Amino acid sequence: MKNSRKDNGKLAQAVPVIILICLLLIILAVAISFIIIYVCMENKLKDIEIENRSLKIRFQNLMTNHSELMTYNNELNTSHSKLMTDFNKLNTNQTKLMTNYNELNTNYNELMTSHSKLMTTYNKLNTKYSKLMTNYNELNTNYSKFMINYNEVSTNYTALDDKVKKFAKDVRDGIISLHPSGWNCTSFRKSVYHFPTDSSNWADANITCASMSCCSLVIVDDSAEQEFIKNYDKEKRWIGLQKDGAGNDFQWVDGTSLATAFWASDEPNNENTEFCVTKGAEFDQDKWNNDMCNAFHRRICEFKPECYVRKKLETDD
Ligand SMILES: [Ca+2]
Ligand SMILES: [Ca+2]
Repeated sequence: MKNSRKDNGKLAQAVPVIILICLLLIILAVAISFIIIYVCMENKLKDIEIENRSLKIRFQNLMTNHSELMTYNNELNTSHSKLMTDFNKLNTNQTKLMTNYNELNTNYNELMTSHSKLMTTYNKLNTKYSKLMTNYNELNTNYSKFMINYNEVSTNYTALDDKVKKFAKDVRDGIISLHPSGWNCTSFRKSVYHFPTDSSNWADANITCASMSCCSLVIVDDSAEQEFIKNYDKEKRWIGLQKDGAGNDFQWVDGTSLATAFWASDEPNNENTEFCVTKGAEFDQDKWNNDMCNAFHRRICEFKPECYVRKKLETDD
């Protein structure tokens, strides 16, 4: 019993110590826990601080990006406005173009209609052209044949013409005689002239000269022929010029009008009585005078050998 009491006293003395030790242990555990928590918290704070700095940097970067994006957005807005302006212009132009297109389309359709009509006309004309070409080719063939014949005839005609001219020259030169015997002949240019010595009125003189083909009272064509007949002699001789009593102008016997005249001074006179003409006037033997047709004068006949030969050839044919 005494030992048990001793043990209980010892135990009673040991309990506070144990409690104290326990408290110390608890305090120690709490302190360690606090230290651990503090260390953890400190690390966490460091991480948070690092993360905070990183976030600040990212925030600054984002702000920079935001500014750039705002700038870019403004630029895009400006571009958008310009594009809208351009779009509106394009839209206006498109409307005009559509109007023009519609007009052009209408014109095109009208042109196509015209084209169809023209093609129809063209085809008809082409058909006619083909027929015409056929006719033309036939005509061309005929023309070629004609030209061959023409050339042959032309060659023959030239040869014959040369013969006629040679013959006429022989007549003029007196080598060949075609006119009645007793004609007092001389030639000038392409004519042969007869200056007889007998006299008659103008009508008989005209008939006598014209009794031979291609012969008549002289027709004075120009001043050279006038020079020739006035130089032959100074006789008054009937020439182939007269007028009727109806007031018409003087005419040559072949029906041609008087173009060049060689009247003496004051001639023609007595217009109501003197209708026939002589070379050789009363006061000017080298010029013309109108006289009464029933007066008696010698005459000049003009004979054209070429005309005679050609007529003879035509008659023989
Ligand atoms: Ca003549
Ligand atoms: Ca007269």
